[in-house]
Amino acid sequence: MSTVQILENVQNFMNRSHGHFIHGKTVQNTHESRINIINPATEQRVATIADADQATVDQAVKSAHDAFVNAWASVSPYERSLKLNKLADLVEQHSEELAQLETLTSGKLIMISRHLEVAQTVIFLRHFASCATKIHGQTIQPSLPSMQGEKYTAVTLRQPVGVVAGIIPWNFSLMIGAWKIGSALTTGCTIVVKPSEFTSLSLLRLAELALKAGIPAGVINVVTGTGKTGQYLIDSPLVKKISFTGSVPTGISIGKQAMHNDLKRVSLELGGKNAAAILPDVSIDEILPLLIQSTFVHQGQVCAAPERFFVHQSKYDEFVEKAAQILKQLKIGSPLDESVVFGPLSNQPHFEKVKHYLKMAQDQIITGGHVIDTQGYFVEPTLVKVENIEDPLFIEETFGPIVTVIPFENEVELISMMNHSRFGLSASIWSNDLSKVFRLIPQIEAGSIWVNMHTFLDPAVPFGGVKASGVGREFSDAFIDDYTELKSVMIRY
Ligand code: TXE
Repeated sequence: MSTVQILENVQNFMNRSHGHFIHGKTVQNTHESRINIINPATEQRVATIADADQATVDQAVKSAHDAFVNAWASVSPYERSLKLNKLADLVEQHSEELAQLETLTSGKLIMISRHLEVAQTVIFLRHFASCATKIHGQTIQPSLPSMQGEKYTAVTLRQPVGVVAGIIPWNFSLMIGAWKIGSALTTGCTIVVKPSEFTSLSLLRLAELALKAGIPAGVINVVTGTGKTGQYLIDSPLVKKISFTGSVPTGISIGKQAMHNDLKRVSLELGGKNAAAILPDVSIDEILPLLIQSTFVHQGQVCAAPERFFVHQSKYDEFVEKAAQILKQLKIGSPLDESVVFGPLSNQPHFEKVKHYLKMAQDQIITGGHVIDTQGYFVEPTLVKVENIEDPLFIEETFGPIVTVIPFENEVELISMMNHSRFGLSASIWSNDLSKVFRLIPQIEAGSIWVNMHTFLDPAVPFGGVKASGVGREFSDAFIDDYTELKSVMIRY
């Protein structure tokens, strides 16, 4: 066992009396109530944060608006790119500190905090930096009739929408925060970020680093608080766009609220009940290690991770037996122990939700199914047999380490079961039969499809859901539409 020593600056940061980060400064509004930040591995309080009220949100939005008009608008695309790259450098330099903050507040394994959360934050920030100089409109030849020899031409401009509200969940606060921050800043927008009330510390620290990177005060603001704080942001007339990642019910409620606010722009990246289809040609021994890793990363608390395994009936018994063997051997323990591969769930309400599903699954459990009798929000990685596709365990997103498995006979049945879901975020096909794979891909209702892999996000590849899994796409250059207004100009000459 090698347990990570908490850095002194991490300890000092946690001990601070945290406020909000507004216009380049920590703002404390002493009348606001405090929210406890709990380490999910120990159930101990590690810090407190402020619960922003309406006045604080207004202050943060005004700061972002002033910075949009007065500071960020005059920064050239090339300079925006440099500053985002500088922020990426600083995140890299402070990677251990940020990784520890994430682990202490979200329960993420330290190795995942380091090599996924923080490392990907750097990669995504650099991707967004590279987009700043590539945002452009078009030149169009209109078809208007020319009566007296006049000519016409048209151009389109892309202009930043203005102040963006980024509302962030607790599973990958820093990385998802960087998606929203990077998208906003590269397109010339400014942002107010509201991290999850469970995991606000890493983004408060990132905002400080942004100032050091030369990003002007007010361009990035962070307000902490609960859903109420998010609602104040959505209602603010100066906020022109909301970018939300989180649960489906909250996403739907945010979408409605945004529409009631003069059709405010909104992009929603929500949940999933993602399918992994294991076709008859694969070797179970070959695919299982990667499939299990992709499924149970961060204890299954990943929106794109699979929760439904479909296994061809010829491989079903072998799959179930070997998957159970691997799951039984996963070392469960403290996320600060570098040898552990399975940590706690991230927070108490989510622990309660997962316990509810474990109870529901008791008669169908193949392996796992228990809450671990110790301090912290620990449960076993669990594989559940499902016989009926109307089973709530097959239908509802658990967002935890509970995966259902069901056999299929042929591809028609497979597609019909895979698409039997209100969600459509991601799916994977495990096969080397390319002809079959390419015939299945168009039939699957999901925004992302992986072949012989699952849960891999890349900044160059668009990401987002269909059906109740969301609206809009992040990354690549697909996000640019959502953060800019397309203005058309027609010229007669
Ligand atoms: O998410 P919420 P919660 C799923 C997972 C989990 C469930 C609930 O199943 O058990 O969601 O988690 C803010 N207006 N996911 O409650 O409510 C909130 O403060 C504006 C999937 O944490 O979606 C937080 O900052 N904002 C998900 C953020 O929204 C509101 C990742 C997410 O909160 C708000 C995490 C409101 N009315 C959990 N209500 C994924 N898709 O990756 C809440 N918030």
